Amino acid sequence: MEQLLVPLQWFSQNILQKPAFFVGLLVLIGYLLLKKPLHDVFAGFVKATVGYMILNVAASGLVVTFRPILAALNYKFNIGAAVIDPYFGLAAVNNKIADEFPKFAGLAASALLIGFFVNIALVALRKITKVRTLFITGHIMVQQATTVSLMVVLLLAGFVNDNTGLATLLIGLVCGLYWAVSSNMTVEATQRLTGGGGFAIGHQQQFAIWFVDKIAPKLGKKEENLDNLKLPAFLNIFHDTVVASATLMLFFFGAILFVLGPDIMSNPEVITSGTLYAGPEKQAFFMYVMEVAFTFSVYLFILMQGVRMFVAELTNAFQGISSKLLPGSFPAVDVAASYGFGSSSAVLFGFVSGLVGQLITIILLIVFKSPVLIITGFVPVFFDNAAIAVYADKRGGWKAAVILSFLSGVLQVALGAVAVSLLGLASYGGYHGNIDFVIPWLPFAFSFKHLGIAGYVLVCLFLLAIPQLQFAKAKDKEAYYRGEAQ
Ligand code: ASC
Repeated sequence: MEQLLVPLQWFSQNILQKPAFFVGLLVLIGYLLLKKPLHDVFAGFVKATVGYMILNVAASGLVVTFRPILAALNYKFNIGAAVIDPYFGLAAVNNKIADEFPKFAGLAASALLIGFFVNIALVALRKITKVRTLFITGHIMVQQATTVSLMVVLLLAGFVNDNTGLATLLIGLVCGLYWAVSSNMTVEATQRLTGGGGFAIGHQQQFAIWFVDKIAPKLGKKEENLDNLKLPAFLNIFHDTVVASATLMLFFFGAILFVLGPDIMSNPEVITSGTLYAGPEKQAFFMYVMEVAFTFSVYLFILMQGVRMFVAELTNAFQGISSKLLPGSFPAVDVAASYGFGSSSAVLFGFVSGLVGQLITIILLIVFKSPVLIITGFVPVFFDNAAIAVYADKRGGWKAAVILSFLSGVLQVALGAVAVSLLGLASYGGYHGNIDFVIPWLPFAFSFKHLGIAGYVLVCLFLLAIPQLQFAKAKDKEAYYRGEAQ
């Protein structure tokens, strides 16, 4: 058993939890299976790995730059509350488990491996399970397995009864089912968006993407999409991503930064990451604000570059894997991979209307004296709502994009507050917050709480039934397996 565990742990720590290398390895294997010359195999490995690392630089740059602004808001208005952001959620859950359930600390890593193998098995048995997608976004799998650990350990405590092996199995199984099934739900929508790009989404908004793809056409016309929006001539400059994002951020964060003021922005105890304001002797505050706002466009630009690099390699190489190793499978990757395929302004529209939805709901929580207060976290408000707008715009134009990302912002905060109180995370300061971690995970958690192990079994059966329903609804069964939008 030991001998088996050591290489598995090594694989999990060095590859699975470092998605850049995992994607690189998949490309390497894919190209070898396609019998490409070795120098091409090497080049593909490098481009995919480096592309993913570029994406990581950009994603963490966005987070590091904008998180302190949220922290500063918290400081200035003295609102102590849970931040809805997967990194805050991760820390909060780990701290809670360490304090209250020390026996169960650190289960997530082994559960993650179990979940990954469950996903492989479901794809291998796809004729029966109807699952076509392999979830390969390791850093997301870590966050999700951690949040689900708390749901299992806390809400199924009576059944788990101090048995760590059983808990690991329960966490791994339900995570693996969710990874396989939720990413499988994004195949058609993503193929439609990307014109047969050959990948699916394995991130934190798969249920939302499925829903958006279905509902958006009812909310607006796809011809009236953001690219076709007839803007007055001077507004045409906003069809350029850099101009649009830089201007919007100048407006949005500019207003917020001016409210916060130079004193807070130069206080190293509040601004612990990103750019600290050096003070009026060194830089005018207005120029500082512009610099911070423009930094956003810099990272957005880098992000798209990295995504293009690795998606191009991965889609080619995965043909090797899907034809030889796991026939008919699609890789399910980071949601940022979808951004390059939509209208260039959809990402920003989604972010802004999601943020407005979140802020209005936060004000309502304050007005109605909710016992749990929520603070906007950057990752969900940006990455979820941007994706929702990209998919919605494709199917239902700008109206659908604005309505659905606004709605998502409202749900992230309102149901995030319910999740925080259900899981007792208020004093730990954070919750996962991504849209899938309110729907479907909040109802899942409630069913664990109220029905115990029966609730857990129901959740598993519900997940298993989804791809069956998708398949039953598909008119052309062969096209279902090829992942064609019908
Ligand atoms: C997340 C998360 C990130 C980002 C990144 C987007 O949910 O944890 O680091 O989104 O994956 O590219």
